Amino acid sequence: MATRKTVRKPNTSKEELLGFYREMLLIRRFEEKAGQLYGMGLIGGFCHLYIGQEAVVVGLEAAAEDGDKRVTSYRDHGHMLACGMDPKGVMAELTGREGGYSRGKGGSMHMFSKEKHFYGGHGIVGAQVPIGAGLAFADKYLGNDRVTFAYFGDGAANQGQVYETYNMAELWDLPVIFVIENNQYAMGTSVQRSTKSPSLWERGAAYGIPGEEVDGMDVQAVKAAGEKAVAHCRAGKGPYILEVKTYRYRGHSMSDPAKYRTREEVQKMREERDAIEHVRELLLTGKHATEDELKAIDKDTKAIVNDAAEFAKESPEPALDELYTDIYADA
Ligand SMILES: Cc1ncc(C[n+]2csc(CCOP(=O)(O)OP(=O)(O)O)c2C)c(N)n1
Ligand SMILES: [Mg+2]
Repeated sequence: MATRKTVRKPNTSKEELLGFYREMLLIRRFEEKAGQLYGMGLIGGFCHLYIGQEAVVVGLEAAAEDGDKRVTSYRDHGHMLACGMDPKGVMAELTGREGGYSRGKGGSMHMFSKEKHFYGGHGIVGAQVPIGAGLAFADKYLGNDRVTFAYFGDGAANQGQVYETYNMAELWDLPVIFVIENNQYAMGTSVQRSTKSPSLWERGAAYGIPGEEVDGMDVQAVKAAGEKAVAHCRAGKGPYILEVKTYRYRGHSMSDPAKYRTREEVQKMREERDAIEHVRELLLTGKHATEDELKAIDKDTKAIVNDAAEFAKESPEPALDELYTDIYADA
């Protein structure tokens, strides 16, 4: 049943720390660029940035194996990059261009990759949770040992469909990890204002699902908790809940007046708990990298992101007849 809060600190190699640094930085620089392109009017519709939450998906992807699946909400660019989708295809989709993952027809919230087992990008709060259980059901039915990561927010955790899903997932021992990305807010509503039972992972106990709370600003702790959850699912023991405590630095979406929290609150998190800064310090104090080497990684990362933005700008808008494709599955 319920287990205790994660305190494990794994032994992380220099290579792994550098990998975490690169992957989290790629997400941050990509999101900064997406914010700029949005400001320039190159991205239409909604755009929800993931800045601040990078350690969650990077830590969990480090615990995943090839063939494992993931599904998430509209705050999805980080998940796509972390599972290996091409930054060019993601940026081109954001700008509604033919070179995008949905050929420019989906935008920020509607991207998929069969190859990387990324099943969206869902705009309806909580909708991806039963879909995640469905993906896990398929794997169980096929008799393989794949695991699905179903990510959702603290706000989504108050949705009824989450609990119907918990019930069935545990009943059928589905290999699904429910990842609650608790970034403390659902649009402008803090967790304190939306529930009197703020320990979201503990709600799984009502259905017999074990879980734990994880420090989502510590990528090593996230990976360790992810490995434990993955082992549980792969062993056929059913679902597992990880409530990952994190924080989003930017507004809910690009149009957010941010009146529900103080600048000081955001600043304090950035200064004291930033996940990328934490890994940077580990690399420097452990003498795994020099300031110059880390600067070079940042330069490479910015080049990847700039290339993606150039690709997106140069890719044409989809032709009119694209309106009639991808409507029905090919028989
Ligand atoms: C069913 C439904 N209700 C309301 C909305 C509007 N809405 C979009 S995002 C959001 C907040 C969700 O917050 P949370 O689950 O904490 O995720 P976060 O945005 O923090 O990642 C709401 C209410 C929606 N998209 N779908
Ligand atoms: Mg939230």
